[in-house]
Amino acid sequence: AAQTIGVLVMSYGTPESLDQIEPYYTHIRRGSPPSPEQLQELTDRYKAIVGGVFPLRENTNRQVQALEETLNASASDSVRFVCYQGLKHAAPFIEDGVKQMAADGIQRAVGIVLAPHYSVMSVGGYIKRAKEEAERAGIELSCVQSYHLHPLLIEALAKRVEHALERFHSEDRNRVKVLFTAHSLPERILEMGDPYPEQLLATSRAVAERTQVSNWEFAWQSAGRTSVPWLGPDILDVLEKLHTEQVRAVLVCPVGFVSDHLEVLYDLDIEAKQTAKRLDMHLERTESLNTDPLYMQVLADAVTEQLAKG
Ligand code: FEC
Repeated sequence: AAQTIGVLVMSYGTPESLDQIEPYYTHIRRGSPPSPEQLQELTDRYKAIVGGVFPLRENTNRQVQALEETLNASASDSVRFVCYQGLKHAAPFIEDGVKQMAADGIQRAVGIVLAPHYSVMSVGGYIKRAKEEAERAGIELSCVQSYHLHPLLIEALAKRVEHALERFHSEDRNRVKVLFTAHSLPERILEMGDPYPEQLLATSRAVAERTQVSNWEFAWQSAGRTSVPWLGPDILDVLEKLHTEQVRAVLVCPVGFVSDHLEVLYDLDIEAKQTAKRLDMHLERTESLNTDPLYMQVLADAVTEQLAKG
């Protein structure tokens, strides 16, 4: 019989319904409930986004399903892959996914996060929780740390940049500023020598090279509303700065995200677009990877390589 390998596919998670926003937000805030104003503000953001209130849930479901199909399509007869979801801030939580694997008799598993770049504060946190639960459950689990320079990831992102550039008038196209973005994190990750900023720049550089785009910058987005300093410059400030430099056309490519969700559909498509409009700028955004077969192959390759490493 074929050996069954469990694949723990980890993602950020999103509320299941409007009344679940409060526990979700409380979980993100490590147990401290939001004020009524904060809760209202987040609820309003969810209600404003296009494509349903919580598109991340279905997008993650589709990605997990497509990854399982991709893995099994190229697997040898001696292995079969079964994917389990583990979410950071919502059910099924990372621990639930591991428990389900144990209940199904899985002994060996690979973990992967639906985010290409490693930070101790992002992917590192997912992996820590998965490993702790796997140890309790007696599952041998090894995890992919990052896949930010996989050639097919660069190809998929480059295609999107090329595609989106066509949305600008041909005479403007060579003056478009490409802004690669990712979720900001508290600045203290720099003192820890965290690879996150460098990995994001490496992805951005590789996509720029492949598309022969020389007019690009990197900006952070979606910084938390807390009192500690976050990595900058923030995209909204960069748009103001570009305005003073007479830039009139901007293409945002959120390389740190792989799905349509709040941080893309609100922070970019509503908030950044509003700023751009006020500044009389033409702003476009590249499409998210979602279930692009190239992205599914990136994940499948990373999982099989991790399995071979043991
Ligand atoms: O569509 C959805 O329902 C979920 C969208 C969503 C994604 C996402 C990805 C990342 N986050 C990262 C770090 C932080 C840190 C804090 C933080 C706070 C929030 C809040 C919401 C939220 N995040 Fe998130 N994040 C998403 C949603 N995130 C909502 C709370 C309200 C707000 O601040 O806007 C600050 C926590 C604190 O208060 O201490 C830090 C990172 C990623 C990208 C990597 C990954 O996907 O794991 C890093 C999607």
